[in-house]
Amino acid sequence: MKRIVTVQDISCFGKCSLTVALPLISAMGVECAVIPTAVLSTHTGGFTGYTFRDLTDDIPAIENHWKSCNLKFDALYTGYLGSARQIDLMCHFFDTFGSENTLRFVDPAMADNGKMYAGFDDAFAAEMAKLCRKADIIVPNLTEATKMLHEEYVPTGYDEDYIQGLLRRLHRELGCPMPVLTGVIYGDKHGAVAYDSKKDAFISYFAPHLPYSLHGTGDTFSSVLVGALTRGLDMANALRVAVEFTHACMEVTIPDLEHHPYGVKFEECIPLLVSLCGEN
Ligand code: PXL
Repeated sequence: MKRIVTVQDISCFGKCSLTVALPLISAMGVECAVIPTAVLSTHTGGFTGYTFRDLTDDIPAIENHWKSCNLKFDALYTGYLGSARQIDLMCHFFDTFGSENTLRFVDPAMADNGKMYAGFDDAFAAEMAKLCRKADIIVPNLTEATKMLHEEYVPTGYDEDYIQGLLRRLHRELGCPMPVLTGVIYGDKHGAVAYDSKKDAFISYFAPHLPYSLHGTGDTFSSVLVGALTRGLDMANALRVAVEFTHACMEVTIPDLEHHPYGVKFEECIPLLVSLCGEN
């Protein structure tokens, strides 16, 4: 069995980060170890007054213990990190547990719709760019990509040339060999585009665009993408599984408007995820 370690917060209510990654990666038949970076009572989008307990000081101790146990991972997957120091610690963690057979996968979860999440600033985006430099694959949305490149966010009306240019700049400026842009919308299509810098080729997959912004879809997409890649799918097939699954989760959640801030109802789509994995 393949094994991923994912490092991100646990929001006790409102499905995102670890409460999405752990069940989805497990459902894909991949073992999932976790390092929680913080415990929050809820996620920070759509709620006020949430608690936040920082777990930064536990990270080096967990790393040292795991090193002494000689643990090995097929993929290292970071998501929402709570502070610049945690980014530094992840750079170290990548050095400790990375090897040529390890997939280093960074979701620079920190912003959406042109804005940083609560508690993050542009200095944090600059730090995140340093972790992206050490990754094999990064999966920013358009807001995160433009923040890390110090560019203006373009919400709509862009074309394929713009997206391909952005991907080339992510590769050139951040040094990541395979950047993947998420939340790309071309007309009535919504999906993701990857740039394979070694082959100078673009790989993409789209589903019909649903005009809603639901919480936790980025984490759903990333968790399934890293799970599929760790299972050995190539990028074209991994994008297909991740986009199809995220789209299905949105479709089942959209009719329940009150549920929108609580994350997507991925539980209802787990049979689909298992069958998408079984085909490959
Ligand atoms: O889905 C990204 C995410 C993860 N963790 C926390 C968040 C968010 C987005 O708002 O608030 C705590």
